[in-house]
Amino acid sequence: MAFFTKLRERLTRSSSKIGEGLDGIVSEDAAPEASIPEAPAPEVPVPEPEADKPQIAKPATAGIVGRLFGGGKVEEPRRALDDDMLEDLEDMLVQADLGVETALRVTANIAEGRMGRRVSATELKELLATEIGRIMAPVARPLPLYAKKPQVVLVVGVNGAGKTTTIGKLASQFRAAGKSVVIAAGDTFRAAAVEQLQVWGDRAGVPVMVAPHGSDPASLAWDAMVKAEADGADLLMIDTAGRLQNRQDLMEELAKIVRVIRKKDPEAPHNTLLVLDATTGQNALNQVDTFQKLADVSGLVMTKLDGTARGGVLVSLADRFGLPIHAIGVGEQIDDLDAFDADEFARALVGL
Ligand SMILES: Nc1nc2c(ncn2[C@@H]2O[C@H](COP(=O)(O)OP(=O)(O)OP(=O)(O)O)[C@@H](O)[C@H]2O)c(=O)[nH]1
Ligand SMILES: [Mg+2]
Repeated sequence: MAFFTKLRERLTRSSSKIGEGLDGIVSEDAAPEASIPEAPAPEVPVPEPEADKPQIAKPATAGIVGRLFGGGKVEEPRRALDDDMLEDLEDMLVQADLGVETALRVTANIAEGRMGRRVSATELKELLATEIGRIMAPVARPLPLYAKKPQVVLVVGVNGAGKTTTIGKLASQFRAAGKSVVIAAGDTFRAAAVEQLQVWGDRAGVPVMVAPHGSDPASLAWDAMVKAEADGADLLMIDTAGRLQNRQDLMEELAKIVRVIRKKDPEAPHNTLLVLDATTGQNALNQVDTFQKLADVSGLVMTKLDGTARGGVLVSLADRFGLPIHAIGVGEQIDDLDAFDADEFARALVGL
């Protein structure tokens, strides 16, 4: 899929913190040629040692020509998996925003049955990618579409997380899939917000409902539901103003929007998307906590994964909340949003 190449390329460009960390951990205290025979790897295939020769791990990229001429052999350092190394691994994962609990569990799983074995950075990356992929697989779920018309999608999050941009991108995708979409500019608070959403509506070819500056977003949400129903729209996406968790008044306003929507349709909003900025690191966990209390968050969208080496927070989020990750943002353009694939993400994150 073209998108994942883009993700990997962009994550790599912003440098894989974990990948570099693993290279560093293994090269520290590692002997380049291992004369100690290795225990067989249960999960990761290791090249068969040639008889009577020092063991040399061939890089995964050694091409056929390189192998024919015996060139391209690069010795990969190895280091014995011991308590010290596990501690380094834990620290590195915590620094990469996986959070202490998740870092401990992932490290313990990697250690299990492998203590004393000499591993290369590539093997360690494969092991880590497998563990992370396992955590992420259950949350990789696209936004569910229901037969209900209109399906009301409320979009919430802190200031600048990428709510408006994500709505534009999603609206464009649903339009392309043949759905009729209405957007409501529920951010009546910030002056330029309505124009910004109208630009996205034009790009996506979707009508945008607006209300006067400073008016009550809850009543706009009500009006938008009436209109979307009258128009027979498949989807109504409601943008909201950015609000920080500590702004009690704005949080109360959000709870009111939800109450009013429910008055119109007790099952709405059918989806409440919390948009999170990947560059915020561990604070994303607090954001989920707070928004969950006020609005029944049903899924996450993680933006700005292109500009950061801090994607590790997704692992922490998946492990702690188990909320579906519907999509990830990898740029500012209309097509820079795609489904979340657990394995591809895990491999990109560890620098494979
Ligand atoms: N690189 C990158 N930039 C993004 C992404 N998503 C959004 N942005 C940028 O982030 C900035 C904020 O995006 P908005 O969509 O306005 O964020 P918002 O949550 O609506 O902001 P408020 O309404 O002010 O709370 C803009 O400059 C976007 O172009 C992404 O996936 N990658
Ligand atoms: Mg906005």
